[in-house]
Amino acid sequence: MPGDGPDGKSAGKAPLIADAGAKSGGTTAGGGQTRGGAPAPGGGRPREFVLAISWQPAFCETHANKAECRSQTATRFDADHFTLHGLWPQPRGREYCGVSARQRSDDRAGRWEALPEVAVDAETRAALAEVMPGTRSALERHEWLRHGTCSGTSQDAYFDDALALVGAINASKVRDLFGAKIGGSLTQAEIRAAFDESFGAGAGKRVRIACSRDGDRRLIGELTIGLVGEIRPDPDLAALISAARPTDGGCNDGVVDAVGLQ
Ligand SMILES: [Ca+2]
Repeated sequence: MPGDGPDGKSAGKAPLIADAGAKSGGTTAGGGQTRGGAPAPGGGRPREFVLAISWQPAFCETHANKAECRSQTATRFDADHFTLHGLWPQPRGREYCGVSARQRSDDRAGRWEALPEVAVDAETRAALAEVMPGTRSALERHEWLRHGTCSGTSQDAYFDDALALVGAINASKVRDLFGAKIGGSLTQAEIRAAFDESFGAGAGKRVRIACSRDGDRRLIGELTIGLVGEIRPDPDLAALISAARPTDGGCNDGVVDAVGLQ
């Protein structure tokens, strides 16, 4: 999540690829396949998204003081699964829909604890606590305010959609590949091949990899995935990905970081 908060960069650990670059790359995925962010017919929901998923140990190398990082353990879910950063309706500028200037100001200043709590049911809240460790820093409030407000759906449905999408990736060979390579390295080609294997030929070309620098190491920090179509309760991730436009792959290779500072 480099760049998504005011403390996204630590001295000597500057991200190789800025957040804006990752997001614009993600925007490229699927760009041009919809009508410029117009609502989908009937449902009123945008049909183009970027799903951003994090490799949390890499994030924590540069955010060691965040609550979700101080509490991370080698056995917690986020040690070896992808976590939810965000589900971003496109185009890129589609943000803060109907949000007050005061809340935008709090959000941009990183005062996420000052933002309203999200209205989700107990099941969704529990799932977010596991799959979105940043909830310990009120990341979900920021994500709803900046992106979710433009999704055209309820807070509960928005997070359920996002959780279902991350769940599909965590149940795939992409998660297996990362889990098997913790402490080692992966190439863009290997990652894209795993997406093809799990979600159909060409899926990997809709995925962009963001890396960050940690001393001499280059860490895989985040994947952004283009999605086009309606996200249903049991989403067909293969179909959503295949409808997106190919993107450049971002980072060519990087380390699959292990929990703890290396
Ligand atoms: Ca680490």
